[in-house]
This record gives sequence, C-alpha cells and structure tokens, in this order.
Amino acid sequence: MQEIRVNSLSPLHLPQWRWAPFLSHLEQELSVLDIEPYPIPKDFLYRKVLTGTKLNPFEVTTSTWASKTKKIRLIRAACLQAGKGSDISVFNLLINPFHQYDLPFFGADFVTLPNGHLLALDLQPALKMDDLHTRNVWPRLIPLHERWQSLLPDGGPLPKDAEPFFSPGFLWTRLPLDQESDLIISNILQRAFKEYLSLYLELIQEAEIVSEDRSRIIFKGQKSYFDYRATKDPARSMLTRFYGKKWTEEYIHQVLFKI
Ligand code: DBV
Repeated sequence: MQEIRVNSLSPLHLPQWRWAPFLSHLEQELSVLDIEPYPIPKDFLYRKVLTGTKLNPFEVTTSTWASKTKKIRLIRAACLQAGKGSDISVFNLLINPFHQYDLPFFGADFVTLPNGHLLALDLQPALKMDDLHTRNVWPRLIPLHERWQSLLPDGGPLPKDAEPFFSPGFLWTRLPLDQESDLIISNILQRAFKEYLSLYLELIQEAEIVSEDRSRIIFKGQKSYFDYRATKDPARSMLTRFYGKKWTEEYIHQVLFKI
C-alpha cells in the first residue's frame, strides 16, 4: 500500500481540518530555521478509523506533524479531524527547546468538540518559581495576554495541580459552536497565536547555552512537565474511544510526551 505520509513534515491529509491556517503559519515561520523531520513511527504519522454509531458513523483521522531544529528538540502537533456528522477537530501543539537553553515551552490546545470550542495558548514555564527562568519572558508576554484575553470570555478555573505548568500569560477561553465563534477564531485567536509565536521565536533566537549545572535543573523541570502532561492528558478518553487503549497509551507516552 502506498504510504499517505512519508515523514513528519509531509502534508497532513486532513480534509476540512479547522486548524489548517494555524499549522501553515507555523510552517511558514519555521521555514527560516532549517527544520528537519522528527522520527515518528508510521502508526502515528497517519491513522484513520471508522467510528461513531450505526446510525451516525464517521471517520476520525489523526496525523502527527513534527520537526526539530538546532535549538529545539521537538516541535510536534497532534492534528485530529472527524468526518461529516460530527464536530471534532483538534490542534495540540507543543514546542520543547533543548534543556541547554533557559526557555519555556510553547503550548497550544485548540479543541472543537460537539459541545463547543476550548482554546488554550501559553508560553509554559519549565520552572515556574525560578525568577531567572521567567524574568525575560513574562514582562513581554503579559501585555499580549492582556490585549487578547480582554476580547475573549474567561475559560474558567483550571485543575489545582495544573497551575505550576501555566504562566500568567495563559490565554484561555471556551466558546459555543456558532458563526460568531468562527469569526473569533479567525480574527482574534489567529492573531493571538501569531503574536505568541513570534515572541517565542524571538526568545529562541536570543537564547544562549547555559551551564551544565543549570541545564540539569531545566531538564528536571521539563521532565516533570512531560510527566504531568502524559499522566493527565485530557484527550486520553477521547483517543481511547476512537483508537483503543494500546495505540492511545503508546501515542501519549512514546510520541506526544516523551522526553
Ligand atoms: N489535549 C492534549 C492533547 C490533545 C488534547 C495531546 C491530542 O494535551 C485535546 C489531543 N484537550 C483535548 C481535548 C480536551 C482538552 C481539554 C480533547 C477536552 C477533554 C474533554 O472535555 O473531554 C489545556 N485542554 C483541555 C482542558 C485544558 C486543556 C485546561 C480542560 C481540561 C478539563 O476540563 O479537565 N492542554 C491543556 C494544557 C495545554 C494543553 C494545559 C497547554 C497549552 O495543551
């Protein structure tokens, strides 16, 4: 059988995917950086299944886009689209710099489900309580957050145990499924995404290698972030429903949150 995606940079093959303009923008911004494909096992590059009920069957496809650069160990996006008769569309993006740099993660979780959109965007700290880690980021991020969050309803409280992993620049909202939300996504969210990403790429460009002692501390912070995300992945039950437990656990532990 012909492979649909040759590597992690191949086009996604997700017709109607709501988040395509966001990934295109990311690809365009990264194109100046000399990106390389990241090894992703075939089963997670592209996987389409038929699911739903007898009366309302639909296809679900998941594609993983991923890359790396000289300073970034892993940039990966879990991209999921369900076919007609359902409103499910996901873009979950994580950028993980090498731990030799004092840099936050870039995290986006844009999720459309039958009961509405859930939109999360942040430059997430690896060491939230460490002033050295955050002082070059937060004063530049907070003004962006203030501008964009003021145009969006607040997404509501986060689980207590998630707080150590978010910055004060966490952009977070829930929206109903309607035309106004479509406009908010293409006008407000897309602009916010571009600004957060452009700040992030500036930080990457400015970053210089730290000492070995410091990089060990940063690695510990990154590791606890990955462990948290793998343990608490909010997509676990949805993915298990579509793809079964074995595929889902492998995807979460070996692909999405492996450090
Ligand atoms: N979330 C993931 C991955 C997904 C994914 C890898 C492959 O980390 C999707 C897909 N997130 C996803 C889905 C839901 C959420 C919810 C399907 C809905 C779950 C449901 O309602 O059943 C941000 N995502 C959420 C929630 C938060 C986040 C706070 C609500 C959780 C809740 O209500 O308990 N994800 C979370 C986060 C980041 C992130 C902290 C960082 C920006 O990526």
